[in-house]
Order: sequence, then C-alpha cells, then structure tokens
Amino acid sequence: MSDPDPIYVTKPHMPPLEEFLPYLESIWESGWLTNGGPFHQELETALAERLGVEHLSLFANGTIALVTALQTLRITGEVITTPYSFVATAHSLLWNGITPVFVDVEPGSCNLDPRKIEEAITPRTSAILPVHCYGTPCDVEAIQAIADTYGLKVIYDAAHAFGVKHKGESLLRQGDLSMLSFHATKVFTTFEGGALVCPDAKTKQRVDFLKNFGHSGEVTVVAPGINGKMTEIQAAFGLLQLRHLDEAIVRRAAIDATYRELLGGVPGLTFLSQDEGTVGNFAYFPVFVGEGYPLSRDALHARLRERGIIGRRYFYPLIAEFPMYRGLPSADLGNLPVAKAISRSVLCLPIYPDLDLATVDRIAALVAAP
Ligand code: T4K
Repeated sequence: MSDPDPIYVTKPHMPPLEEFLPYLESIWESGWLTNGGPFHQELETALAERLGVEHLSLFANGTIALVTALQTLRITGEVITTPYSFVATAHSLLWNGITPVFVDVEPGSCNLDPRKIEEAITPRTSAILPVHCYGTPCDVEAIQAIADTYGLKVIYDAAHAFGVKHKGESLLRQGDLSMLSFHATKVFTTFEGGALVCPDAKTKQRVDFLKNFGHSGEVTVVAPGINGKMTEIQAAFGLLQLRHLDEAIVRRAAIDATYRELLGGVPGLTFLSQDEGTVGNFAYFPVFVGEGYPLSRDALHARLRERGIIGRRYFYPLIAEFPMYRGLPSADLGNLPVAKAISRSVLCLPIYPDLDLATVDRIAALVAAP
C-alpha cells in the first residue's frame, strides 16, 4: 500500500475551478492583465469593505509591500523590531539600508514586548516594526504610547492578521501603516500577494505611486518607485476566495477548537490563549512543547513527520540567528531570552479549511500519546 499524502501545516482552499473560468474569460477578452485593471480595483474596494478600513493598496506580495511601506514613510536609521517572525520582516529593513534593532517578545503573545522597547531607542531610531504573530494582536496601545512619546512611526507587519478585530474594530487600523500577505499559505490568498492599509487617501496615493515605479502620470515620475503591482489573475482569484472566506474561517475555528479540546490536558504542552476582546482568524495553531512532555520539540516534529504530518517550526531559528543579522549587538541571544525559548519549543500543527476533523483527531491523538 502506498503512503497516504502528507498532511502539510497549511494548504490553500481552492474554490471550484468552474467558478474561476468566467474571470479568466473576462481577462482574455479584455486583454487587460495588470496595472490597476478592473479586478484589481474591484478587489481593493471589496477588501477595504470586508476588512473595515478605508484605504488599501494591493501588492504583488507582502514583502514588497513592507519594503514600500518603509519608503512611503521615509524611514531611515534604526527600526525596532521582533526577532520572532518570518525573515521577510527584517529583510525589508535591510533592503532599505535600515539597521534592525531586535527587542525581545512577550511569552503570552509571542509579540514585541513594549516594556523593552524604550531602552532600545537611540537618536537614530525612526520607527517600530512589530508583527501580530499568528494573528494575535500586539499590545497596540502601549506601542502607540511609546511611538507618540518619542515621535516614532509604527508600521505593523500584519501578514498573519487578515480580518482580525481588536476591541471591536479592525486591527489593521492601528499604527501608521499595516502590511498584509496573501501568500498561498495565508488565510486569504491570491497565490502571491499583499496589501498596505493606509490611514488616509494621501498616504494611499503615495503608496500607489511607489508601487508603480513612482509614476504619477504618463510622463511624470515623482519617486524612485518599484514594481509592486498585483496582476488581474491574482486579483480575480482574490475576489473568488472572498466568496468562500466566511466558510473557510468557520472550518478553521472548528479545527482550533478540536485541538484545544483534545490537547488541553496534555502535560508539558501549552497554547496561546484566546483573548476575549479579539476576533481571530485561526491562521496558525502553534503548540509549545515544554517540561513534562515525553519528547523534545524536535523529536515530536520528527515523530509526526514519520507519520506524514508535516508540522512547521514557525519561527525557528530566530531572525537574529541568521548570518546577515547575528553580528548586530541587539541580535545577542542573551538579549532575547523569551524569543529564544519560544523558538526552541514551538511547533505549528496543520490547520486549513479542507482538513477534516477526523484527521485533526488523529493528529491530536498522536501528539497526546507520541
Ligand atoms: N511577514 C511575516 C510575518 C510573514 O509570515 C511573511 C510570510 C511575510 C512577512 C512575507 O509575506 P510574503 O512576501 O510571503 O507575502 C511560508 C511563506 O512563503 C511565507 O509567505 C510565510 N510568511 C511563511 C510563514 O511561510 P515557507 O518557506 O514555510 O513555505 P513553504 O513553501 O514551505 O510552504 C509551507 C506549506 O504550505 C507547504 O509545506 C505546503 C503548503 N503549501 C505551500 C505553497 C507554497 C501549499 O499547499 N501550496 C503552496 O502553493 O514560507
């Protein structure tokens, strides 16, 4: 008997192909493929409405969006950020010639610890780049208070936070700009893709110029922009995904609830708690393997792999451990004890809309009795 297909940490929900064909036909007929075409415009409007924000600019991917966010606000010098994220967060700084300054995270949320930000501020600090890791909101009030006191900008890497609400309103309204990723592994996907959520029309206009080479008109270039544009095919897929998104999130929530129920009493395993004031998106299901569990995190990861269950160690190693960062004074792991401990204990279990609950039961049974 052949091995069953592996169960990956995530898998995009693919709506019926027949539903995509009319979009393709329309693109073929019009010959309009990119550069702010009709589907691009329709998706911008639909997403702004869905996310409860006024101004949103689509991008080819989240990383280019983040690089552009820093350009938009003319951030220079040093930026305070988290070592516990996907490497794109810090790479966006290096691509802008900015020095990342790593600050430790909070154990309960895995997000930048506001109590440790102030001591990292220097005269060169111009912004804070926190991440709503796994879609858990950062302590946005404390971060904003520090930014206001020191005159710093705040750009949120909200790659994981599609649709997350904090205290009744979109989390994406926080800070000066928020970046979303619509990569294939995300809750809402356009194959590759992303967006910047802007506080006002003026900022969106600058973002729109910057993602289109700096063109403000046919013969005018106002800034050294980049090509960050989303294509019509991506935008069309996004419109289709939106139709199925509510159902997809309900299914994610059921998987999250099943893991919590079945793994809740397992000694040595902990999860992120769910905050009353947050409407989450169930993007990830990280478990933290600690004392009292019979296996180390890496042994559990390997044991699951043997059974075809491909969990992922998001985020291990820390960004601060990669060669292009580890020489920075702030990358010293002695400065980042919480992030280090979390990165050594985390394992993200499979969660995606088409994962059936019987398989979730099987994964949970294996984790409970490895
Ligand atoms: N900031 C944060 C906090 C982020 O998490 C990310 C991206 C970014 C910024 C940058 O945004 P983008 O520029 O990507 O829009 C993945 C993704 O490539 C990356 O988008 C994501 N974060 C990161 C957390 O995960 P890998 O190297 O782990 O992906 P990969 O290819 O191993 O895929 C993971 C699993 O997903 C596979 O085992 C199977 C499944 N999969 C993957 C792809 C690509 C599919 O089922 N279909 C697919 O097409 O980085």
